[in-house]
Amino acid sequence: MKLFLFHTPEEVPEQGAPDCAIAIDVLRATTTMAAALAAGAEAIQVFSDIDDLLTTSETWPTDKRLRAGERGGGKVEGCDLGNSPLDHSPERSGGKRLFMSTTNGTRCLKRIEHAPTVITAALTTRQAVVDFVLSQQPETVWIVGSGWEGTYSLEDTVCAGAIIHGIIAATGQTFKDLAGNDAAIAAVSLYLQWQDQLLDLMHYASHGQRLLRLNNEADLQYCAQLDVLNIVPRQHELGVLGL
Ligand code: 3SL
Repeated sequence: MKLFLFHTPEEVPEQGAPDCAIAIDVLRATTTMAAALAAGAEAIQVFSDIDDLLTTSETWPTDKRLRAGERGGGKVEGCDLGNSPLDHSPERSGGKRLFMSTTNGTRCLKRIEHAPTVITAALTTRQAVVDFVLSQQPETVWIVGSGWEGTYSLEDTVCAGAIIHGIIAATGQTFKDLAGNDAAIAAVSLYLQWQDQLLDLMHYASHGQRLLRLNNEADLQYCAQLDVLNIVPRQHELGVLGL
């Protein structure tokens, strides 16, 4: 198995495809996806474009859908929800399809949607993702951070490092066996440095600071938790994720 890390969707090679692609947007899209599915959402359908989301979701029964739209950290007008994992509970999300568009996370998923296996990862689901990858034994894995509008994000990289570290710990293999590129090795160093201070790291991260300015401290606390959900959101049809 070879693990490659790309910090942003823009870094993903134009040519070729991995056996398994993993999208990460710790703050907050992939954390929210996991929270929604853990709360019993039927599925999550992702869109790059808000107008497409609004049009497609119109075809769905009103009581069976939730429309989640985020731009610049805030809720998009016309949507039911923004992009907070704390929005999801069995009462609100159970049995519903989440139609979702966010600034970077859903765009990241769109970039890798043609890989044979596409999953999402967050710190909250890290161990479940490690177990999934080990059970599937893909030859090549692309781990893709969502970043922020084309730039590197600390929180996505530390999550990638946590996943790679988990695979190394479980298999006893070395970087020589597993690392597909230098970024994969650097991410593990970042994780080892910050593993006991993940919430502090969220506070230093530029997007963490953006969310704090929007009064989302509770979201940072939620997103910084490691291994609290034993689920792996997985794409079952193009642009639609479930368990
Ligand atoms: O960029 C994204 O996809 C979002 O996760 C950003 S936010 O955390 O909702 O602001």
